Amino acid sequence: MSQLLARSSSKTYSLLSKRVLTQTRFYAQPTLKERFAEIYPQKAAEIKQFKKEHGSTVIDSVKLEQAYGGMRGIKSMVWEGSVLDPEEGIRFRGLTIPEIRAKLPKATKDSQEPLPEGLFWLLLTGEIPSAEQVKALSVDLASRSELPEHVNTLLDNLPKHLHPMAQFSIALNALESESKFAKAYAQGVNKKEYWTYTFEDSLDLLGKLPVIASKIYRNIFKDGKLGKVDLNADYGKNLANLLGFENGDFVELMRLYLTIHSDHEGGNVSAHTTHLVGSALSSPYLSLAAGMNGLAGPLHGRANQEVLEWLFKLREEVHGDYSKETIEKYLWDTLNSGRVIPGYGHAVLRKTDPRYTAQREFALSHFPDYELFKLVSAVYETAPKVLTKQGKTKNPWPNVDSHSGVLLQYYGLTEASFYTVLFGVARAFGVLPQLIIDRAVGAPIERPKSFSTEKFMELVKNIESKK
Ligand code: HAX
Repeated sequence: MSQLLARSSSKTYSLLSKRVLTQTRFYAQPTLKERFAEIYPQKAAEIKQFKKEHGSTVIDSVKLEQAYGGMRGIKSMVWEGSVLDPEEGIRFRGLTIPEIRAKLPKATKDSQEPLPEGLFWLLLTGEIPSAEQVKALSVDLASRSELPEHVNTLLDNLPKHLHPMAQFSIALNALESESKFAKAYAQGVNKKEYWTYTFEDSLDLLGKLPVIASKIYRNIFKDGKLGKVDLNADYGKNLANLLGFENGDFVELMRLYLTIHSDHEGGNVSAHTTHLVGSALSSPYLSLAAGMNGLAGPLHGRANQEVLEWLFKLREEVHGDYSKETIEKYLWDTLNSGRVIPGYGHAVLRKTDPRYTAQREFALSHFPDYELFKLVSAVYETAPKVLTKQGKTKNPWPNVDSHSGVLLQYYGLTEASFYTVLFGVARAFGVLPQLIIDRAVGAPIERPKSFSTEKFMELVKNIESKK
C-alpha cells in the first residue's frame, strides 16, 4: 500500500488516498502491478519458447491486392487483449461483451454496467479482478489525476475553434514532460525494467485523461470551470462528474461506453499506431498521442461525430417523416453524392457490431421512446438493405459509432465534435495494456517491407513466369 501511495502525484492526493485506502480491505490482495509482475515472466518465457519451436511455420500468404488494399486480413501482428471475429465481433481475453457485462465488477449492487478499470485489469493480465482490486485501481488512477501547470495553461490558451481531438493530442504530447519511461531511458535503465516505467506512465496517463477531456469540453463549450476528482469514486463517475453530469444513468452509460470502446484488436488505426510508435520506444504519452491522431480521422473514431451531423441533416430534411421510403431516399442521396454512410461498414466485421447492440440495449432499457433513438432505429431498418443493393460495401451493418452519439445526446452531452475525445479516453484502456506487454516481452521495432509499384510489377512478373 505504501508503494501505491508513494505514486500519488501530490501531497493532498496522497493524504486523501491514504484515508480512502485504509477504509477499504483490498490491501491483502495483489495490486495490478504486483499481479502483472507475478504472471508476466512466465508468459514471456512461453512466447519465447513458442517462437523457438514454431518460428518458421508459415501462417499466412499475401496477395498483391492486399498490399494495395490497406493490408486487410494479413496476419502479421500480435495483440493479446482482444480478437475480432468477423461474424461474432469482439472478445476481450476470450469474453464477449455480454460476458464482460455480466462478469466484471460493478460500482454498486444496483449497477448494471461493468467498471472499465476492471476491463483494463483483464486486458493486461487475462484475469478478472476482484471488486477490491478494482476499487484499489480506481483510487490509484484518481490519485494520479492532477495535470502539471504547463498543461493546464496550454489547454486554457488553445483557440476554441481548434477541434477537441487536436486539443486532446496536444495535451498528451505536452504531458511527455512527466514521462517516467523517457527519464529512465535517458538514465540508461536496463531493458528488463522498461515495462515497469511504461506501466507507471500508462496509469498516470489513464488517471489524467478524464481531467484533460473534461477541461477541453468545459473550455470549449461551457464556463471553463472544472470540478474536483473524487478519490472515492470510480473512473466513469469521475469522468461524468468532471464533464458536469451528475445523472446516475449517465454515469452508468460512461462505464459502459468506456468499456466497449476500449479495445478492438490491434490492426485498427488507433491501436496499430499506438503500438507502432511505441515500438520505437517512444513514451506512452507520445505513442498514445499518435494513436489519437489516427482516431481523429472520419473513417475511424470521428465517425461518431459524422453520424450525429448526418442524422441532424436527415432530421431537418425529412421533417419528422421517418418512413422507410424517405430514409431510403436520403441514404441514396448520400451515396450518390460520393460520400459514405457514417457508422456503417467495417474493415473486419461482417455482422452488426455487438458494441452497437450493447448500446441499443442500453437505449431500449433507458429511453425507448426518445425521438433520435427512433430515428437511429429507422436507419438501422433501411441502411443495410440500401448498402447491400449498392453492392460495394463488404459489410452493410452498423458499427459502434452508429449509436454512441444518440446516447450522449439524450443525457444532454450534445456537442458532437467532442465525441471522439470520449472514444479516445476509452481507447487508452485498450492500447496501453498492449504497450506494457510489448515492453515486458521485449517486442521489436516494427518495420514491414514496402515496394514501389515498379518493384511489385517486377516481382509479380517473376512469380507469374514460373507458373
Ligand atoms: N457507405 C458507403 N460506402 C461504403 C461504406 C459506407 N458506410 N463502407 C464501405 N463503403 C465502400 C468503400 O468506401 C469502398 O468503396 P470504393 O471501392 O469506392 O473505395 C467499398 O465500399 C469497399 O469498402 P469495404 O471493403 O467494405 O470497407 P473498407 O474496409 O475499405 O472500409 C470503413 C471500412 C469502416 C472505413 C468503411 O466501411 C467506411 O467508410 N464506413 C463509414 C465510416 C465509418 O463508419 N467508420 C467507422 C468504422 C468503425 C471504426 O473504426 N470506428 O472507430
